[in-house]
Amino acid sequence: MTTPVTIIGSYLSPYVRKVLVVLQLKGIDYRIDPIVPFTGDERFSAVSPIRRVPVLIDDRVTLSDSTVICQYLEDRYPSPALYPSNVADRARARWLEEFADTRMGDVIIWRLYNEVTINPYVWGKPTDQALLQKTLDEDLPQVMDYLESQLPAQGWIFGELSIADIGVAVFFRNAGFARWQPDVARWPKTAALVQRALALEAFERLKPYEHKSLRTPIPQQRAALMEMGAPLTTETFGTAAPRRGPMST
Ligand SMILES: N[C@@H](CCC(=O)N[C@@H](CS)C(=O)NCC(=O)O)C(=O)O
Repeated sequence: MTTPVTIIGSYLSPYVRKVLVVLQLKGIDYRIDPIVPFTGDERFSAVSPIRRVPVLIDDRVTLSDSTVICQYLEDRYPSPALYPSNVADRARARWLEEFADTRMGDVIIWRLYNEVTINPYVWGKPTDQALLQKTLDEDLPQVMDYLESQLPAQGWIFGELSIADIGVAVFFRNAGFARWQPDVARWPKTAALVQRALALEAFERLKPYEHKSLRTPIPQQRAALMEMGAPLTTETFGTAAPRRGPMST
């Protein structure tokens, strides 16, 4: 391919991170427009009808869902394979990715990360302490107990690294941004798998950009990332004023 793939979406989104890790593992060149979805302009609404990130644009398609994007990348660039070859394992890998996207997204992004970071810093809304406490005491342990029942003590979930390991691990970066780490004694298998995954070079190389995004006010993020040499697009779909998307509460 001559033209690099374009990815729209902030380095802080777990769904964007999933796609960037897959691109990296498959050796696919990309440029990123690291916008927070709330700041997307009208052209963003056209490429992402529910105003969510990530969006992938390449020479063939425009897609706006991380699962659909990763499956497309696997179909178009099959090597290295990131979905198990066994049909039942492949289905289970998709289920674990779906569990992560839906339930971990709900608990870790829409409650934990939202309450600790997005509400106060994007919308100027104070943290809902009761909701945060319930998330920490009930919802997160429930998610962790389920993962612990599904994950192996050693190695990757399906032998080789797959979309299931990646899809689960990406959410723990955001949990960490909200200052939550899994209890290793209570959930040893999950904690170990996440540690193994996040230590991969494909995850490691994103960390400086994540840290910079976390510490930089939204309007200055693009310039700050450019200064560090992030592989940015030349144009942006971002604007100054944030607004909620149609599915955002
Ligand atoms: N199912 C989607 C979820 C993407 C998603 O929820 N992204 C968040 C950022 S972490 C977003 O764009 N939120 C903005 C909104 O919902 O208005 C995917 O897998 O890509």
